[in-house]
Amino acid sequence: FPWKPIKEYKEILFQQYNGIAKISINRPHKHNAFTPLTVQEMSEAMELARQDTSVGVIILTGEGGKAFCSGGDQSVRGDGGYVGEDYVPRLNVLDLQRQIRTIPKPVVAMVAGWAIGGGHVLHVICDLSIAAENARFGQTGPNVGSFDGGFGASYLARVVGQKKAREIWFLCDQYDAQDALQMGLVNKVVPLEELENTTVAWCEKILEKSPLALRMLKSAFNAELDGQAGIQELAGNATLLYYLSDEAKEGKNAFLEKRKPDFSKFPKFP
Ligand code: 1HA
Repeated sequence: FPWKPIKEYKEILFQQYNGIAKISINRPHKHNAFTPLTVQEMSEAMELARQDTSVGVIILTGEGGKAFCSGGDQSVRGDGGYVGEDYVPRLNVLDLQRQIRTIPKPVVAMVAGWAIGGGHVLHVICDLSIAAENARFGQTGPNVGSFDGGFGASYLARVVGQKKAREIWFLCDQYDAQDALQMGLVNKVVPLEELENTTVAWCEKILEKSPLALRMLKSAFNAELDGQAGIQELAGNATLLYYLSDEAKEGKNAFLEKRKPDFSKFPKFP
């Protein structure tokens, strides 16, 4: 596909093709493990994709065909988090997780090779996951002295069930693409050569759909699980729709025209 760079970064690629934005971790020598800078760059790209009204869907992936992401780069792990050039320890991937969850556009994980540790959690949070046959999934936290008790535990359990989620975290086994498909952890498995074609085809199908309907659905799926923050998202979308109505415009116009609003012509639906 003729992907066009949107912006240059050090540790990721950020590209666009039609209405699809692709954010790709570009550290294949480390199986696409992330540093604070990788995450900062992904966060910025995700925000740019959110603000860009020509983007309807985002692909999250890793370069090289051997790994989606192997989690936090253990070689820069210091006391209290992962350390960047400013020597400040950070767990900023948690902010990226929330961005993936709340961006009002579908995010599709395109997984080749390893999706491990914090990298596994990233694909779990994506709305959809498409896996190549060489994909391998798993958590490693209890092996390497870490755990993600947020979305990494609770949302994983919503996806695969409590027993399976506990197995994944307590045993730290690795699962192949067919295992993942069977437990509902991914939507589809394809040969590696077909991974990008299939993912783009899914994205193109999504792009044909009503963007507001997709937006409402994503926030509706999130609402119950995310508590007050989930309701805020769903309710924000209700406000967006209401602002588009003549009834809401009458309120604003009356205020600006310094008159009493006349809502009498608007129906009181049963
Ligand atoms: O848990 C969290 C968090 C929790 C709360 C809040 C924030 C969090 C943020 C992050 C995380 C985590 O991600 S903890 C989990 C961190 N990740 C891991 O434990 C996975 C480590 N990697 C592996 O177990 C293996 O590399 C592998 C199973 C994915 C692949 O094995 P393989 O095919 O044998 O490759 P390997 O030789 O191990 O890796 C290739 C190169 O990539 C190696 O470098 P080299 O020896 O050639 O110089 C390897 O060291 C490097 N590499 C792979 N993964 C990482 C890594 N280097 C640093 N960090 C990595 N995660």
